[in-house]
Amino acid sequence: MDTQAPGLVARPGGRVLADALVAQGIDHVFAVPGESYLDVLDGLYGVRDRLTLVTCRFEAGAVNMAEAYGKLTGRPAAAMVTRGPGACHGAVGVHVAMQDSTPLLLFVGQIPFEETDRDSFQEVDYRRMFGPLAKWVTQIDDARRIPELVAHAVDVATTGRPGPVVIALSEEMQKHSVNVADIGRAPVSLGRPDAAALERMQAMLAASRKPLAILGGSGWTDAGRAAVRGFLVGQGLPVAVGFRRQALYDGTLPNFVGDLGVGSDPALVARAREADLILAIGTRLGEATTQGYQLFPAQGGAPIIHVYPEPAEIGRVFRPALGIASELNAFAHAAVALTPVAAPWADWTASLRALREAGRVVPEYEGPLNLAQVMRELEALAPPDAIFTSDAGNFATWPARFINFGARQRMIGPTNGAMGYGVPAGVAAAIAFPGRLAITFVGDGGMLMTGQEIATAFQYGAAPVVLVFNNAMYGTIRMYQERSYPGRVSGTELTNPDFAKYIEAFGGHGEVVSATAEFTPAFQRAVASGKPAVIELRMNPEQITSRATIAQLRAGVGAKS
Ligand SMILES: Cc1ncc(C[n+]2csc(CCOP(=O)(O)OP(=O)(O)O)c2C)c(N)n1
Ligand SMILES: [Mg+2]
Repeated sequence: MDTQAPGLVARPGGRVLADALVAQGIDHVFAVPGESYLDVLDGLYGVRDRLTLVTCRFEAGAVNMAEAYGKLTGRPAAAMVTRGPGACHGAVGVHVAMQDSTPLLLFVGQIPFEETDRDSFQEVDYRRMFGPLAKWVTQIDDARRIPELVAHAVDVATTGRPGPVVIALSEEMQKHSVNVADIGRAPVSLGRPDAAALERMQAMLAASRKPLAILGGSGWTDAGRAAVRGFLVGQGLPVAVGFRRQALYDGTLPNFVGDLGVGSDPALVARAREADLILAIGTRLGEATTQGYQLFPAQGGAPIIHVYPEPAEIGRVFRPALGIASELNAFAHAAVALTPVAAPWADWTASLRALREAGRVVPEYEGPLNLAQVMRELEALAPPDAIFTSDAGNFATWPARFINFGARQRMIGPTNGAMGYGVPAGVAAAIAFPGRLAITFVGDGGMLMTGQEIATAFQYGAAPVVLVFNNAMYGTIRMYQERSYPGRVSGTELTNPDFAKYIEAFGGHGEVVSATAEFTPAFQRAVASGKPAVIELRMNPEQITSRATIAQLRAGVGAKS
């Protein structure tokens, strides 16, 4: 294909790439620099009035920030890393984006093309390295093809089941001066639900007595979330959210019934098994949400209606009675316009909600710090448009169980269980939405994986508040250990720094909370400081989850939480 466009001003590849990003509407690049993409960095300098370059401390942080940006906005951000070591460090963010179905572009500086296959300095074949991790991998060796390949990368990343695209950039290609036109976004209409399928959905709902909606997935817009809420409220359907998709649905509504995932309320799981119709909207019905694929029987269970943007994902594990391939927001807008069917399940919905609320009653716990009470106080203190981000670990089950997130709040976490996600995500949220408070949940383990990205927050004037749940251990693994090998503690203990002093060394605000009554004033001081803040929650390590102590696990009690 001839992409030569005579009459245009010749530009070096690095600048063509920067302009291609702008033409595609990409406004944030999260990067750790490398000599492998100096010309792209220079190109970004030329568009610095239109595109924010966020310099990060670690590639895992940079790619996770770009992932979180994509999750929060539905639009891809770009991450940029250097070849070899940079790509290896950044790979975790590609895995997050793939499993979480998040649009993401990862650019990797590549070795000079003529050195290929000499095991040259930092040489890696990215098509092979990222093949199983990413939705698509390409390499640009001809600067004239930059606009075409970047445009296609954005299309691949954002359509169907969204995901990450990796683009390697040959070093000398970035210097070549070419005459080529920019390519903008194409106005493509997205897949809408088929009217006959919606009619069938209505008929199945009308025949149901105990339906359950499970909401999940990515790519929801604010308008789409509002529309799906309107549909689900209008139908009075009980609504559970998928693993780590808490704030997709307004938890304050009387038909929100909790989350399905790791550490779910066993009572909700039991009711999900009792349901006579499952309406899965946007969720892949993945391993965590379906309790290790055991939530529904492989055959002969309740009929499933599966709404998903990518036809190939529908019925991948659970064969649905009805599959609706549709872009999710388009489905939501079509569904809310339907006349609600008579819903004889009001009592069923109310009973599920009652379980949710019963689970949120603050239990008595040993020790001075009651984390359930802390979560309820945080629920009351957090601004109505707060953005919560989470790392992976047992601590994440405290907010999931005790906080009902509001309609305008967001809550994002790694559904692939990647530790090291929470702090970068909080930093990205605070950078991308300067007017909103970002609140991060992270364990003591995860905090020292990527906690240093708090430095990036300082650099860009962002001020997330990080809650560190300190139990001096890799608690999740200890929990599994105590279940399978009671009393044989192996490889899961941690010796920690003073987390308040840690943030103070960056110039931020530190608090240590050891007793319940200390939390609210500490949180208020942290927010009032206007600086990045860390609140260390000194937990009773014996309380391994909100539902079980270590002694109970050893005794074989509470093993299912
Ligand atoms: C990158 C990564 N490494 C290791 C694991 C395995 N893993 C899952 S949870 C966990 C412990 C998390 O510890 P912490 O952050 O302190 O949270 P806690 O479980 O104690 O609340 C580990 C090691 C993982 N999920 N991700
Ligand atoms: Mg821990």
